[in-house]
Amino acid sequence: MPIEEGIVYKSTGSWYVVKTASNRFIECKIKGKLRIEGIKSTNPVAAGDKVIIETSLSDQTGVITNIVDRKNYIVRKSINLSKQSQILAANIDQALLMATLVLPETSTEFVDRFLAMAEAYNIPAIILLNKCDLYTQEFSELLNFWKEIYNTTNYKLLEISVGSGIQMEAVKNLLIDKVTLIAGNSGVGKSSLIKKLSPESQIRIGEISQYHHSGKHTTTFAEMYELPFGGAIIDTPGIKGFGLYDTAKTEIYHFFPEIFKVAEKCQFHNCLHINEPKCAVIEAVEKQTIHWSRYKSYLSILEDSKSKYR
Ligand SMILES: Nc1nc2c(ncn2[C@@H]2O[C@H](COP(=O)(O)OP(=O)(O)OP(=O)(O)O)[C@@H](O)[C@H]2O)c(=O)[nH]1
Ligand SMILES: [Mg+2]
Ligand SMILES: [Zn+2]
Repeated sequence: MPIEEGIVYKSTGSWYVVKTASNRFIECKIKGKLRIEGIKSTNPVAAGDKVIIETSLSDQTGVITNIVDRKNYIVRKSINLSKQSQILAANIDQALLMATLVLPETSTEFVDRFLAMAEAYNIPAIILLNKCDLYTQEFSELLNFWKEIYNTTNYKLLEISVGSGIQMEAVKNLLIDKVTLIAGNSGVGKSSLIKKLSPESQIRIGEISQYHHSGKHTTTFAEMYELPFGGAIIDTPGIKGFGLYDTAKTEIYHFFPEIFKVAEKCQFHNCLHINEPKCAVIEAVEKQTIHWSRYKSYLSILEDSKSKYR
């Protein structure tokens, strides 16, 4: 049985597509007892994982026998109510969060939750506001609100339109030679962007249901695509929500960089920035150097963790 190293391009939870060092795509199963220490997840292997496989010469399939240590990974909570999480992707250089103001409307809290999670995993994140071809006059107020919020942070907010080809060069420049994860609600245009950048890829694009104004989960598994100009992008299924699942409530503000920066001036070193006296964060929100909308998202994540730790 030949042994080879490869990268996982697709993981369905029961079978995997691995690209070997010799540039072959091989369908693999996983060895029965493969478990990763410290992570309770429904899928032990994810897109982006570097793995060792044993290939069978007879039927061109393989078995994953080992996972090389991950540089990082990003998870989402499983849909079922168990404590398990699902690893969306591993070994990524950066994350793009795609959002839209309409069809569907992404909430800024969803964006902030994703950004905080990316901070927790130390993964640089960029916001792509897609479908700007649809932002007529009636959306100008909402658009300005978004710009105002993220102007108070160091996150880049790029207004693009995959459909009309607006800012595609800028997106390309962000992606060159990197492994990028793309996430966002169903129907925002994640797969459409990949199809635009890599027209050869066999990727499925969804229809937007006019009734729900949302996508219908066209992409069901994370999958990695190579980019013709260098680098790769991992498409993920539309996601409803994120949280900071294993973060103590005293640490949640660490993942809002502009809050973290100001918090060192709080009177109490264990300040949670809710209603404590001489809280520098609350003062900054009042002075509008921290946007109230970001602060609200922070409080909302804090609220989750309270119910969890009680
Ligand atoms: N008007 C407009 N429509 C777009 C744009 N980009 C994508 N769409 C449309 O949005 C719909 C959903 O696109 P997808 O790429 O399938 O969305 P997705 O984010 O991959 O959705 P899931 O796979 O369900 O998570 C399709 O009908 C696209 O044609 C855009 O810039 N403007
Ligand atoms: Mg998709
Ligand atoms: Zn404080």
